[in-house]
Amino acid sequence: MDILYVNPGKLMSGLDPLVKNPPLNLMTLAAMVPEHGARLLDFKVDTYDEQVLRAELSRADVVAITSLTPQIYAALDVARIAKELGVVTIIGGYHATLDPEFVAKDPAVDVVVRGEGEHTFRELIDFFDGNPYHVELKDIDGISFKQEDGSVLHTKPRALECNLDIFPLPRRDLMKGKEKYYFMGARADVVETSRGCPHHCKFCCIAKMWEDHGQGVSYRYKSLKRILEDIEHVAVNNKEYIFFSDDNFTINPGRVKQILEGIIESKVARKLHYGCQSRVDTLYENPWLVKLMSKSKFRQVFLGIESLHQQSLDAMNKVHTTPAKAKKVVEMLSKEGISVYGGMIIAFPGETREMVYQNIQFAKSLKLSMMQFTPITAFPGTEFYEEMKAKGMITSTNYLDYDLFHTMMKTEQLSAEEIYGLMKEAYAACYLDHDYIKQQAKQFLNPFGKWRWLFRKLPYVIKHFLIGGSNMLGEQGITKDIISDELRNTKLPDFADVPAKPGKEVEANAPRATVQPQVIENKE
Ligand code: B12
Ligand code: SF4
Repeated sequence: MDILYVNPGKLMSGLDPLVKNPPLNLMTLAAMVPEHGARLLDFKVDTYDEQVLRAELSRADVVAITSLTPQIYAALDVARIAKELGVVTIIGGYHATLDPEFVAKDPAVDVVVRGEGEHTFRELIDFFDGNPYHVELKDIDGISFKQEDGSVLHTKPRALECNLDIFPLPRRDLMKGKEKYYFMGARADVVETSRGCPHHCKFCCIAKMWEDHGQGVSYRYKSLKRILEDIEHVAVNNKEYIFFSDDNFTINPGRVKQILEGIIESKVARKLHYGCQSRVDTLYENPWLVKLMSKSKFRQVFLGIESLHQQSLDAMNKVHTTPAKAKKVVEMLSKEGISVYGGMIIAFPGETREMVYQNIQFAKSLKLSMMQFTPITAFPGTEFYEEMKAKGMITSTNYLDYDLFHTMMKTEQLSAEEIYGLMKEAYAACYLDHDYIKQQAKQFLNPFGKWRWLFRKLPYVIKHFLIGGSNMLGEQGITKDIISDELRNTKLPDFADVPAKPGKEVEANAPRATVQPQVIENKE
């Protein structure tokens, strides 16, 4: 059979000027059915052209579409064209998992895949390819589809695979001819070392995505051997930078230590640079980890700093994070030459306008290399969404507003319009401020500074990040003129640290049972 894999894109994400990563999910799924023809259309890098899409679809038997929540309408558009051409349509990924009824009901969708895709996709492709095992759709776990009477049948949840090593390496050959995957101009790829996260941050949809349905295995990781094999596979494909796609790469510091040492020892892996997502509390409790990350060429870490206000951090379930720890961790990372990409939430419930302004001043004071200001967003399918819905806080059911830039809810303190305005003000105050541009220019132009590994990419960085980024902000109406005097005059309040709570030492590969940050001694 011929399978067309589609990332429907058509979404302007705030990160576009900096990052374009390949769709690891689709490359992973294609590896599960190697005997079938595979082509990839990624509208994040391939210009959307309906004629091209039609031509590609007309050669396909099946189209496999991935979709984040804000991409779902674009995903359904692809399915509609596919159906016109008689192609079987399968949609999986975050939105399909979080809101399967909505997706499966669409007349253009044949099957929705919920949760982990590999085994389900393999079984579905067999089903559509002559059905050699004589199964019925209702016997395939983890799917949702329309029955004859139009109602949607959700089959049993798919059990999570305990041994992620059994999944083949992603089909990176599908990226051929698309040399447009970059991180700040460096040729980039994505590697996954683990799935899931034991934390339950209030606003996050990860727990729902990797629901274990009583298996007790929601957080799983790959072996060191497999991870290094994957990294080497990327390296031979001539890439310069790897982003670890793990929800939270440093959940288990002992395991991360092994990976970092493995990178340092590998002749191939140590030539690349790396980035990941981590947590303030884990790095604060394990400062040695920051040093080892730097030694193994980690050059960017995304940190969810979220808020200056402890009442919000506690309500988010980030009780072990404090603003003082966040400040310390940003300093630790910066000192080691790792740039920090900080995520801040605008208007977590309970925060007033003044508190949001204090958050913005806090983000500015941290001198972060990059900042993402996310208007508080409740993804459908999460408990947070249900809670906000019950309180009448959801203001938009248009999924285009769920892109972490537009607003889909209000709070008791702020309207959706006010939240949107504050988010724009935050970007203006932090990015268009003279100090930020000077600070970045100084870093980029310093041949001994933390961006020196990207020195050769300077023209790209200037064009896409500095100029492209400013233009993108301008197009959204984010200019210096929108910074209010109230924000300018807001003083950063004092914030005191609470004593760190040391966790107990753990085995390198022990799965985490509690949500307290793990602490281990550096044995070096
Ligand atoms: C890397 C990453 C990015 C990269 C690029 C991703 C890409 N190539 O599209 C960057 C940094 C650019 C990015 C940007 C954004 N991201 Co992002 N990103 C991630 C991250 C960290 C990893 C994604 C990944 O590769 N996972 C590994 C793969 C293997 O897992 P998977 O995608 O879930 O796929 C599995 C299943 O879902 C399923 N599956 C998926 N698709 C399909 C399709 C079919 C047919 C089938 C059968 C199965 C199936 O099978 C796969 C294997 O089991 C995730 C969090 C996470 N850890 O997943 C957030 C995440 C997906 N991102 C998110 C968001 C919101 C965004 C942005 C909109 C944010 C923004 N405004 O900037 C943008 C939009 C990007 C875009 N596509 O246009 C949210 C999505 C929430 C939601 N409900 O949709 C997540 C979950 C983060 C979060 N915790 O909120 N992102
Ligand atoms: S630590 Fe990150 S991935 Fe884990 S629940 Fe919190 S936000 Fe989600």
